[in-house]
Amino acid sequence: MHEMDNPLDDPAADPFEIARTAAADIAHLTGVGRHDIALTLGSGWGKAAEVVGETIATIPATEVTGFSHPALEGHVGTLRSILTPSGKRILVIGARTHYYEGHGVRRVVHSVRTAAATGATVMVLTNGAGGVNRTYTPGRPVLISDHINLTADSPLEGATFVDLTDLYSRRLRGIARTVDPSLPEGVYCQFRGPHYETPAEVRMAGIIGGDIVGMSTALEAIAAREAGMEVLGFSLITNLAAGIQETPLSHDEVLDAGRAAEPVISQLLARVVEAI
Ligand code: 8IG
Repeated sequence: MHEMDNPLDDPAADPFEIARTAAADIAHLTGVGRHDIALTLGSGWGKAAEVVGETIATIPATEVTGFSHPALEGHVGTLRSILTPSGKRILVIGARTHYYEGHGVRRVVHSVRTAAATGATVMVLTNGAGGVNRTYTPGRPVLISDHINLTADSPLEGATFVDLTDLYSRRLRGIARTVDPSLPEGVYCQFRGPHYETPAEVRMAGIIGGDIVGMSTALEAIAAREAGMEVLGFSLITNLAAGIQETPLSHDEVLDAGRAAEPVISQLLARVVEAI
């Protein structure tokens, strides 16, 4: 497929300025000038947007500066402006660019920087992921308490030293647990992908302190913190990681588990967003 020119691919360009342009595009295309909370919907979480509130506008991500075409089925390439019952403005990002697509980390975190430029002060990141922790079962949502970034990359450029001590906000996790006290917490390991892990890599992830393995979120969370946002993260365990489950991993299995869990996690997300 022919790749369109993307301004983020110019090394001399300022990614924050491109994010401000993207935020102006969103304001223009949705008619909503500012958003309070941004919500990235990963595998399995796609239906949540309908439950969070009233959709004011839906726009193709490709009409917004710097956004790429989605690479994957189950990832909706749209941006939506939602109004919640209590009057919060939510920017729903259904167009995640993954690190494994190979377009560089600027493109991966562009949606996060754009969300910050729309005014959002909270970034909610969701994903579908593999469970390493043996107490997890497919279909279970897990609150991300911390991450281990195994990409050996960073969205920060130059000598930008950002503190990540409370990256996945204790305050926001507390709010999530008031909505669902049974929510377990876990440490998310971001692997590069797109292959799933070997059983040995999954054992390693467990030994170094990981509970969840996935291919997104950590780099986005870092960029969100750099932009001054508070971060909340959820993983939907769609499969047990390789070697934890006996059968080979398949993308169909991932999609099935997502569909089955959809009503429950959509309600969860709607209630958490309204409680923030
Ligand atoms: I869904 O088992 C989903 N995404 N790295 N490993 C990794 N990413 C995933 C997995 C998994 N399941």
